[in-house]
Amino acid sequence: MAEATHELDGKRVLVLGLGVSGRSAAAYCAAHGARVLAVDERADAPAGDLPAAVEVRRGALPEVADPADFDLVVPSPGVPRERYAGGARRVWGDVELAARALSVPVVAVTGTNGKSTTVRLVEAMLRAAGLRARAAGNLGEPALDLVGQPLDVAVLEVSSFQLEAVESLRPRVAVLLNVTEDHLDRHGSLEVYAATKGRLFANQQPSDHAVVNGDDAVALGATAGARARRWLFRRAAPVPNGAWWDAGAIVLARDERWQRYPVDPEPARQVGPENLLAALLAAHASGADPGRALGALADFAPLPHRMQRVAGPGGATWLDDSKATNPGAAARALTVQDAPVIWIAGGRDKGLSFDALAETAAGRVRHALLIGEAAEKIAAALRPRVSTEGMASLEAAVARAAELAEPGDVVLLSPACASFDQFSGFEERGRRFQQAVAALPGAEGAQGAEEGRA
Ligand code: UMA
Repeated sequence: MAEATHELDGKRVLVLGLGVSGRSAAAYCAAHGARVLAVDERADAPAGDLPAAVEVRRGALPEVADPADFDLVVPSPGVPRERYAGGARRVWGDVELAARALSVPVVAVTGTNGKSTTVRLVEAMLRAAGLRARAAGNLGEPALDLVGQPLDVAVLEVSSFQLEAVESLRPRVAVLLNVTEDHLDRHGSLEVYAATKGRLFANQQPSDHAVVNGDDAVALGATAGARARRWLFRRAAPVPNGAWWDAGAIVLARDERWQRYPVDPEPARQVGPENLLAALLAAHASGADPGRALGALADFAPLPHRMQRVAGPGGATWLDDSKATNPGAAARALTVQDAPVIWIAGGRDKGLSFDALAETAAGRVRHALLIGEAAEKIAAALRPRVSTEGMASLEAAVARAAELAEPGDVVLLSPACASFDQFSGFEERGRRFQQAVAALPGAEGAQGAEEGRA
């Protein structure tokens, strides 16, 4: 019997961007019979190992290609809509292409902060419960890598950029962790940003599941019209269908019947208590037994630069949370500390307000060491309730923190800003922090930073 023709067969496809996502999409479309042109604005963008059938051009639209000449435009997440939307007949990002091809249920996670950790937790929990699961998407492995894999569940991290280019994506379980100010340069306003996150739920049906942060009014608003069965997670308040924390245990409620699951506080703090609730609900809604799913915590290694413990001197706890690139992420990091914090923050200001973060910092932060372009703006928000000091570099801030830290204190790098004023990215910023801490006199791990949990 002849194989059915693939929907891309013979189609003219324009792929925008030759990064991780664009190269994956171009190769996939070519492999399924499309005639592919891949375009990148950068003159030196490497085509990598693209198949020969993919034509590559470098330069800007519309000079190098007119989207109107193509059946399908596949934009990379980093390409804003206005670059192509005017003329494009159909727009599917790589997540949409993956969603169309995947034959297994999808758990999809979005939110401003905590996406990668939650996605990795869901993956680990599903595996602990005996299901074949694999994660991909915004966390770095392209979503299309999951297509054709022997899986029971596909777990996708989906960014707001990717959600601009989905059409039929219908997750069996969709998760919205939180919505706080970020990426406003791209989306224009918090309302548009939140509505873009809400697209994850648009195609869901009553037999699907929506896992939403019940303490986050913006997240609740963005999912108000969702048809899926709703599971709320809340820090400390009961819900009829969902999960919350109560005296060191997660309480999971289903149709007003509930069960307690005691959880070790340290891993919960490291992965983020709300991320853990969301992951457990997503795993449970995907068919995993909650008790077995929680077993995954025992050997779950936190992702690098997210509340990662670093061996340092002085009996203090040193934490690298370089991934906190917006105020909401830093607020979360401060909230889970139960000791006085010496806080290192600052970097490139993304035009966001630090006022709510200052509220969170007051009473928790003993001293703030501020670096980078945003130092003065953050200091102005913190004064007079938090004592502040401007620092010339991250290394100088680490040295000053070592002078100030008392046994039992937490020294926290959680910058609330982008890193690009001083570093190539949050990874380099985190590495430099870890190196500076390890080089301090008396640092336990003078040979280097610890991997994973201390
Ligand atoms: N480019 C153009 N025109 C443009 C913009 C970019 O030609 O207008 C070209 C660039 O020259 C470059 C390529 O596009 O060669 C880069 O494309 P990209 O920025 O979309 O990056 P990718 O390498 O394809 O990575 C993307 C995601 N990047 C972004 O969302 C900016 C990665 O998320 C994701 O891991 C990857 O796809 C696989 O899914 C990164 C990210 O920062 C980690 N995400 C944001 C976040 O987490 O906050 C949303």
